[in-house]
Amino acid sequence: MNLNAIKKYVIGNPFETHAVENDADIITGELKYFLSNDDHTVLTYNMGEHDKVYGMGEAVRGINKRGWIYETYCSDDPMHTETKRSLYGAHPFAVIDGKDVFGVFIDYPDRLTFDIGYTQSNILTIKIPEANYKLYIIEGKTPLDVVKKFRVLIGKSYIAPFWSFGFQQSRWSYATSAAVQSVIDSYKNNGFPIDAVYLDIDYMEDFKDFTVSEERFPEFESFVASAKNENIHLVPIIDAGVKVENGYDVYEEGRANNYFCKDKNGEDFIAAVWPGKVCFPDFLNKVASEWFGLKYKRLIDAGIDGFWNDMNEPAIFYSEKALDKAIDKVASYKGKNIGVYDFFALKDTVLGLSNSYSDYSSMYHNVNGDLVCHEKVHNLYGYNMTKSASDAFKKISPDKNILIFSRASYIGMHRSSGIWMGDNQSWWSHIKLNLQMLPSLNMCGFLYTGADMVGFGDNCTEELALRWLALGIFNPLMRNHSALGTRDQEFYRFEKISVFRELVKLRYALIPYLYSEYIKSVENDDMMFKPLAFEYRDDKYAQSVEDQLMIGECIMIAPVYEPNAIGRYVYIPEDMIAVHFRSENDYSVEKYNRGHFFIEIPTNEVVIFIRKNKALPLVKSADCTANIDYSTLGFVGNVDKDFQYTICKECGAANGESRISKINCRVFGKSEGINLNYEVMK
Ligand code: MIG
Repeated sequence: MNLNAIKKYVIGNPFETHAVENDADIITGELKYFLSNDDHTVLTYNMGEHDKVYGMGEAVRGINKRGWIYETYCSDDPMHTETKRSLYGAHPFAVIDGKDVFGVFIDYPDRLTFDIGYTQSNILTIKIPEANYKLYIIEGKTPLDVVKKFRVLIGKSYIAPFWSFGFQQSRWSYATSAAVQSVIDSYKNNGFPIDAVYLDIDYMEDFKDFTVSEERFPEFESFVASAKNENIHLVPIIDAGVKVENGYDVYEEGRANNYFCKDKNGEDFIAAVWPGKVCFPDFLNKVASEWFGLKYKRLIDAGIDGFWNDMNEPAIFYSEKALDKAIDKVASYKGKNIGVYDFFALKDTVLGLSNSYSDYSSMYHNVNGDLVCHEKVHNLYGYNMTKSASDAFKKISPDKNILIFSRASYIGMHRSSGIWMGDNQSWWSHIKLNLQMLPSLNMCGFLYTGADMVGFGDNCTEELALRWLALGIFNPLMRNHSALGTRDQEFYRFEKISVFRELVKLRYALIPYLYSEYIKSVENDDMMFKPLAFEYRDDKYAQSVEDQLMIGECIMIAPVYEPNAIGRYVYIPEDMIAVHFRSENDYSVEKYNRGHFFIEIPTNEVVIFIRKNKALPLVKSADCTANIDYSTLGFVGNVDKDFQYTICKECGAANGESRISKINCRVFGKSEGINLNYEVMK
């Protein structure tokens, strides 16, 4: 790809983030898009009334980001309400689509503000705390063209193992091996396919990284092996903070070798998270980072082949110093007749203890011998924690693709791992947010991603679970996860258990399509999930569709995300067929011409829209990804002017003619048949 269309500007003395892999030549000169400039303004751009702005990765609100103000600042915030400015990831990349079409990426690891028509409705302003950054302006013919150039610039996305496209069950917490086994048994006995069960913080001994509680998980290795025998991968969590405890080797090694972040006096910076007092490994220190990464070996040696990295914004409940101050402040009110404002100040004193800017500004990294304040490089912490793991995996286990995904992230981490969308809630609006984040994250290179299906916080209902599942089966990371204290939400807990089962099985039938489209998106620096506006450029209705997505080359989805709905309005941008799946074998098909339609979608159906001259490959579902039989591959197609479709049972995982008229289905397997790729040619 020609990167001449990318202009790079180096302002001041930027911190090296390694976000970019294929660097463009430095071009200096006047910036076409500047209206005004000062040290704190990167860019001010006058938007046309109908210009759209895409990107921003992990953020609230719509696919079109216009009309709000966003901050790129990795934040541990479990309340994803629509007025939040930042979530866990920091992704300072936006695409402007109007009279000018261009992307803007600011490579800068601290807080940036993207005011996209918030202060003034037609003005886009990007503000920065200091004039030390790299700015990339990426011109292109279309938003997708811009995205693809950006993706070439930042390098190829992470490839997750094939099994991680299977269904995965999690909860905070399955705290004993018996609890984990009961989840496995319940799914298996109820005929559900499943590939992974998660271990949340309670598998550890006192929340110490790389330990396993002897009491709750006795003979861990053989437990991991027996789960593997049932084709279940156990996926443990790793937290950023290392418990301060004499005798705990990770702590002692880190302390002795100065591998932890420091305070301004050069002492280890100490704060409290789950284990109580912790130190934070200094992931910006190369040696410390390598050291921590190799610790994953203990669990890998025990048979583990997947991890999720949590609390790596990093999340801080409180620091000792701040807590002391807060306690003094609270005590100072004792016996006084405090007014309401004092009361609020009192309340904020305690609430403000967590993830506070003052703690981040008292924490220091050792970057090649230079002391760098954490506050300046905040957004790089989770990125480098996860990179340390992923780099280590290549040494520990070069032949195995180990699953890794993270909560916090920055641009560039997409080369090392996936991310999950963090602590959402069992809210209807969060189904839609899940849908809208997929393309925005894809723009920033994060392809292996998904939301906690059915919602992390709070209690879901059966109806919400079914509707969310109907979207969840398209998320690359298809994981049901929920918080401590919430209602049980494993799919076998619900009354309509057979409906849940059929929909999870449908996911397995779709895996060849989804994994192929995922791999193609990685290889082609493409988006697996696209807004309709990217695909149908000249269609004015498609431009503003915020609740439907194109997935890969062949299909469109339009999930229901409201309670008590009998269906929904769908905009169909070209002639399509709507396949109503009640199960992988039981479906009906309707033919549509372009237009707006109300489509009935009962809670036991998933509707997939197939584009003209495209076919959707399906296999027979299996109890796990490892047992998928590719010779069962068939197609549902939309390939004839006269509308014919059929399933081709003969068309196996080799080149072959399908019974679908007028097309050839060429199917070929890569890497022992698991990376199933296909092409449908007219
Ligand atoms: O402070 O490990 O986002 O998925 O279950 C909460 C417990 C810590 C936050 C993660 C969530 C996980 C939870 N963790």
